Amino acid sequence: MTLALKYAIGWCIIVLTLLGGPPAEGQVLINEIMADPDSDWNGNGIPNFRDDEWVEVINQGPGTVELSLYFLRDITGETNHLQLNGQLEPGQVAVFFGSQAVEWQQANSVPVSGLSLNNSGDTIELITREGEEFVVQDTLVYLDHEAEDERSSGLDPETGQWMLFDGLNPYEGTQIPLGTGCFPSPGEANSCAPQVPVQNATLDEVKSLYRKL
Ligand SMILES: [Ca+2]
Ligand SMILES: [Ca+2]
Ligand SMILES: [Ca+2]
Ligand SMILES: [Ca+2]
Repeated sequence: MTLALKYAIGWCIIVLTLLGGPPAEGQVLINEIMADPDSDWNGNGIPNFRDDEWVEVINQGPGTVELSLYFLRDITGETNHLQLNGQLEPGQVAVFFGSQAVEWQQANSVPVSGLSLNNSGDTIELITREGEEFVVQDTLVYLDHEAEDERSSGLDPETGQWMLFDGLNPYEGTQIPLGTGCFPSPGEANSCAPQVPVQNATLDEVKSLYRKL
């Protein structure tokens, strides 16, 4: 290969990189969800079954991602529940609450249902829009026992498996994912490191570890 050809190929790669393109599939994933909140997770002082639901996403790709390219919906409807917003650096997570979905729905004149995370189990899709088409980037199916008071479930960063964060409402059944005693972590990397001894922790103490509102 001539030197000139090498330079030409190199410049092509640089130009293509700078131009960017649609988000790579699998770059942003659903990282953790709470479908059945029983307290005030969004920090507005009012516990609400709809507004305090939340979905956390993670950027597992190598580059910064523009989250406004992404939408959340559940499998039952054609209507998107929320357009995400903000930018996400590699490895970072972002959490979106039901109350944000309500605001987005009101602003866009679509049915107001929040994130609509069914407490008996549901399927959530993270999608992008390419022209008039919606492309599913990630799909999460969760079960009835994951959607119980104050339980979240999410990706285990060590194994890549889906796990239950039931430290606030222990699950002793045998369905997968099994109980772990780990705590929900909206807006923070998923972890099972002990934060506060369970027997001494109040709910507010546990939440204060994560909340940045
Ligand atoms: Ca719910
Ligand atoms: Ca609330
Ligand atoms: Ca349930
Ligand atoms: Ca988390």
